[in-house]
Amino acid sequence: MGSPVLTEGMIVKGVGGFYEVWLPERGIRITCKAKGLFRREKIVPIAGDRVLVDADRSEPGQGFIDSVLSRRNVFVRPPVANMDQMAIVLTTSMPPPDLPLIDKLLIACELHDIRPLLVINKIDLAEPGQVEALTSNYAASGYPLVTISCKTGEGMETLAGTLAGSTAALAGQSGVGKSTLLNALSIADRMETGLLSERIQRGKHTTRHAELLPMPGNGWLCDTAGFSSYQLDSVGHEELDQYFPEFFPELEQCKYTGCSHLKEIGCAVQVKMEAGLIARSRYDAYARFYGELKQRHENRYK
Ligand SMILES: Nc1nc2c(ncn2[C@@H]2O[C@H](COP(=O)(O)OP(=O)(O)O)[C@@H](O)[C@H]2O)c(=O)[nH]1
Ligand SMILES: [Mg+2]
Ligand SMILES: [Zn+2]
Repeated sequence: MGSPVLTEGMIVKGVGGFYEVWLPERGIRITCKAKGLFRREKIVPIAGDRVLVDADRSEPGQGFIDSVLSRRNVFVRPPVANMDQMAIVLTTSMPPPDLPLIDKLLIACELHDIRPLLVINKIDLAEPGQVEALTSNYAASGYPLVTISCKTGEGMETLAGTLAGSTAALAGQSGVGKSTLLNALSIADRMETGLLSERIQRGKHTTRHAELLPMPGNGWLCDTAGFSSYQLDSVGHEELDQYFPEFFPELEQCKYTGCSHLKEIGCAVQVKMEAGLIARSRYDAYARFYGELKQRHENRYK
């Protein structure tokens, strides 16, 4: 036998040594095991991984993962790779928004080269003015934002359109409606599944696993309990300002090198914030994270 013909696919789910792999060219999912050879290299395939599979040497619907292609980005908790977008879900009051969490997730997007999408859900419950007030926090950042109600369906088409064609992770605090949104958008029940689902049920759930669910328009949305908290660990306090797009023009103008933008007199960022052109909540998040990261830096050898 010659070398196997390999087909490119994407892992949509993996549990207990079995992986469900979507083969876009064939429009099917197959159940795969990882080849012994590359398992010895200690690469653990995860949801979102682009892989090469040998799909034709075993039973129909089954195959072997030959190799994992290089990742564009990767998260450890939850374990997902190659996300294009992160849909950060928040609500005006039910539950009250955890603004620092949202600001951290926005920084995570910048760090991982992922497009953020702010999704304000439950607008059916909002009091007049609340949606505008929440939206205004992010206006200067330029981050895209959609307002929806999973209950009434308002805005859902716009959201689906924004997610189309991309692999997106769903993030946000508990209770904001992530699972409801997933169920509303997912077309999983309309898609043929591999043999895996059954096998995966039997697999051991040792870690919190992530699963990609198909969306209309060739998109995938990652269903995961992760991202309800996030640690900013790989950012230095001096570079934190690089992760707030609404600071950018002022960073050029700031007359102090290494300005913290916290206490320096005449700092352009502070002037802009005082003028109401940078949202207070965003500036406060910056100040808070700066303090935390600086503290960590100073304590690093303790
Ligand atoms: N009124 C209203 N309730 C919603 C909406 N979306 C979700 N919910 C409810 O909010 C609660 C939490 O939703 P869930 O999807 O479990 O949130 P998760 O923790 O983020 O996954 C559930 O009772 C949902 O029915 C919405 O747009 N409007
Ligand atoms: Mg949920
Ligand atoms: Zn400054």
